[in-house]
Amino acid sequence: TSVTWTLLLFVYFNFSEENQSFKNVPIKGLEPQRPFPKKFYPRFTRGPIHVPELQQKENKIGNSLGNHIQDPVKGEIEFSPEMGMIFNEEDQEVRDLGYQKHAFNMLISNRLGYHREVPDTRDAKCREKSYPADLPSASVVICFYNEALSALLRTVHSVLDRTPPQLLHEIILVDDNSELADLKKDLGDYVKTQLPKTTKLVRNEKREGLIRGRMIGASHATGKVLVFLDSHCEVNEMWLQPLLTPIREDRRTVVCPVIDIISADTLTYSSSPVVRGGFNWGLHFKWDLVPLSELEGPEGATAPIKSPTMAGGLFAMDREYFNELGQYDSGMDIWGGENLEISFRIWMCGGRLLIIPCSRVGHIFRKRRPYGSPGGQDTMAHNSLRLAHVWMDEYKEQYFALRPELRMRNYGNITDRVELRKRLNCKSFKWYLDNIYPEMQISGPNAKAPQPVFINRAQKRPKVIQRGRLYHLQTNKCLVAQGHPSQKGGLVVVRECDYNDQNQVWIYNEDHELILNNLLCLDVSETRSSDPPRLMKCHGSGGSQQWTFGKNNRLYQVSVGQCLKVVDPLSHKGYVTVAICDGSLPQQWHFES
Ligand code: LR7
Ligand code: MN
Repeated sequence: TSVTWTLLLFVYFNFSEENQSFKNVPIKGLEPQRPFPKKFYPRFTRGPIHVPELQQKENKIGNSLGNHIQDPVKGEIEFSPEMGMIFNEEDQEVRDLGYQKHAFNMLISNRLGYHREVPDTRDAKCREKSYPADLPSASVVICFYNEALSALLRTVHSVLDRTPPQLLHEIILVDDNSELADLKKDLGDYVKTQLPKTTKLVRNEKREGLIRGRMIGASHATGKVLVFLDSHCEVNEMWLQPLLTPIREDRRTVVCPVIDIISADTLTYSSSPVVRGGFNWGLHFKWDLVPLSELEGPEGATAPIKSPTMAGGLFAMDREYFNELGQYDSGMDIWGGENLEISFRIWMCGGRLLIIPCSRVGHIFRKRRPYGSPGGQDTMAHNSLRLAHVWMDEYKEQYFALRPELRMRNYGNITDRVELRKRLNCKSFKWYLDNIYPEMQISGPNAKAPQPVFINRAQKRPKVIQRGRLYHLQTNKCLVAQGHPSQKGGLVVVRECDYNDQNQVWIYNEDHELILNNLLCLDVSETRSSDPPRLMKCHGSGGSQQWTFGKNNRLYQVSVGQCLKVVDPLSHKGYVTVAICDGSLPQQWHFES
């Protein structure tokens, strides 16, 4: 659906740079043991581990959810869009704090706990594939900064739960000097007492950023293959074998899974289309459709796809090859640019980069990055400058044409990286463009514009479930726009029903959107859940525009976890708002066809 496309877009922020050398302190674990047999899914951590506040909160929340979560011993969770329902101020606090600190719904993340099933999003043909028995074993490196504990531990447990033990050499967690108390204390305890001893925790003494952070993680690794993951992922069924297989065949192959989407608002796991990585001259990563020529082959939809670039966070690579190829540019700070740098380097220096459709890993896509950099500078620009100067030859002019202010900007010392490029005997950037990314448009005297053939993916429109009026039982009024229904940002109110007025007709569709007069969607502010709902352009990514009809005639807003309510049923103003669902009369609605 259109969800996918909206969510796959990055929001790029201004970041800062920090350039110091780095040190890190490995934490030796006590004698850890696997707490529960595989497939035994506790909802929340139990046992001796001391996870005071947060865990207590989680348990309380869990209990208050009643029938939404099943037997805590079996621990299976019946996932529903109403998972984020707010019952009290504490819930509200967890939700709001979560959005502030992590830019996703931490209330739902906590309620899900550390294990959950995810839908198998692979093409059916993937299930028939078999993989060699003698695959190399992997070191999974997860670097994190101020991650929500439940999201991080779900990442870890998804790996433990869905990776054959003989293929999982170890998991290396790199704490990039997080400031959050639970990560400092509770995580350490948890790793020591609840995880197998092959899960290690390394702590950076100061913030390094994800690039040096991953290098530190890799330097501790001893498995044959490195697998990098972001700290808010969930790996899917049979995710690792399809990644290891092409590396076993050719150690200079670097592979990425298809990155499925975990909604930041609902934590719903959904399938991504198979696309490949590209970039624009602003040096931002982007997704491209796969040229038809790449898809023709006997293996069809399950065949690996050559990708000009990777998104950055999720990939597997032979460990020795990672070192030979120059790891990362340690002069890059915090966030950004390293994904294109390593992509160019792989292709230009004799390797290749593939996306493996049969390997799927979910990632929480956020609408904003919830952290900055220590100095407050734009690390994306700093890092991009470094990669442009080292790898892009005369084509760096394309970048400067868009960012003239960066032409004179200091980007530090790149001698080592230039030498690396020479030593590895890498090809030119022109070669890369001509052979690996011919679709890239180049402006200027040597402009050329090849026309690739893409598969035609018609955008699916969500199916209409019902069309009619939104009738408020207590006041006998209908929900309408306060002004004109085409006015973006307009409020909604209850008014006398007029059964001939198109402006009172709502559509409710399979994406749970409420669309007035086929124009705008009923929407709420995610960060300020006390704001009244408004009519906004439909964005198709659920969350703030997702509504469900539930018991007691309630109309539930998925991302704020509350119900639509008429503020003062006696007032002629008819204002509506969202509030904790309590089943009371002001919260009762009928959708009438
Ligand atoms: O200072 C930091 N220290 C860290 O350890 C900043 C971040 N991090 C950690 C962070 O906790 C997370 O686990 O690094 C990881 C990546 O950071 P995110 O999740 O904020 O990044 P992102 O998902 O927004 O950005 C994408 O691009 C980045 C460019 O530097 C990285 O390559 C990310 O790994 C990458 N994520 C993905 O590729 C997932 C799919 C996204 C898409 C498309
Ligand atoms: Mn991420």
